[in-house]
Amino acid sequence: MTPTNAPKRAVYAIGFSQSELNNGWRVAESDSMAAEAQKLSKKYTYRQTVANSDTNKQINDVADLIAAKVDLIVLSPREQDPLAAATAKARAAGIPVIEIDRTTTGKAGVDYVTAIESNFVQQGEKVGHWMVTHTTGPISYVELLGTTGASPAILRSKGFHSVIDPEKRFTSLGAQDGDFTLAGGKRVMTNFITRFGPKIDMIFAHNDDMAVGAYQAMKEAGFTKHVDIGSIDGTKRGIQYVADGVFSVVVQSDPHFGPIAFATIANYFEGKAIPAHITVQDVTYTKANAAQLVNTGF
Ligand code: GYE
Repeated sequence: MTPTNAPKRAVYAIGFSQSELNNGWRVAESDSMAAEAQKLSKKYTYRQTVANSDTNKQINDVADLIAAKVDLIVLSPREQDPLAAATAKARAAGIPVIEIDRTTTGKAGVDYVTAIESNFVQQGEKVGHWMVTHTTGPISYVELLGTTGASPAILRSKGFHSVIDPEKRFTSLGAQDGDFTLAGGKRVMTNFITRFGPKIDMIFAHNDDMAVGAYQAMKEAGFTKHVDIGSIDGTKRGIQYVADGVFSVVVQSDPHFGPIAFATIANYFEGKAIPAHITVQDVTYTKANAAQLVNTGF
């Protein structure tokens, strides 16, 4: 879209609605946003709200930012459906919304300015592809799902299954929501171990923190069998685990949105055309490159 009627001000008020700060990824993202805002503090005032994993709180947080008459809202929606109405309210109040790292249902470039995010389907496909090409024989697996209703959880699953499901040697034992947290991953994996024990050959976790939780659950259960673990994010610990052979593959989901978000905000207020989708480029960590790339993690 090309912004029309963008206000001209010496200093713009920006509000960032963050869903939660209960995993390493979200902390890295918030730090990146705050650091960039600080760098550009002559041009922007910046405030962040944190919804503490409560979708209703996030709806209220967006309402508060609208009431405070910020000039632009950056939104990372915990769930894609419930936050669509909040986005529409901002739009109705004449406040542009830029969605980063997750999106609401609706159309980027129409219902909100732009979606700045990774290609989540491709992330899931990459994990699936690694598993297909690096394993042989029958494989039974469990899936640790991200937050129910969150766009990355939905799309990572979709990408993964588009690769795995046609391969008849793979059997799903179960899939459960671990809410993208270490504790959630550990809880779900403990349950899977009780139910399936050594039948489990492979784990697909929608993020590194859940994969780490799953690994801890396996260690505590005295699980000694080698299990292929694939996950997404690229935490330092996740990449180190790939280098050490604990995890098989980690696909990056870069959380450093500060520079790209504020560059897009600047373009918006300058009236420049903004693409509906801005795609973050991610690398894949495997045994071949992980040791050299640990420091690209967060
Ligand atoms: O993978 C996960 C976080 O929306 C891309 O959300 C993000 C995901 C990320 O909680 O760790």
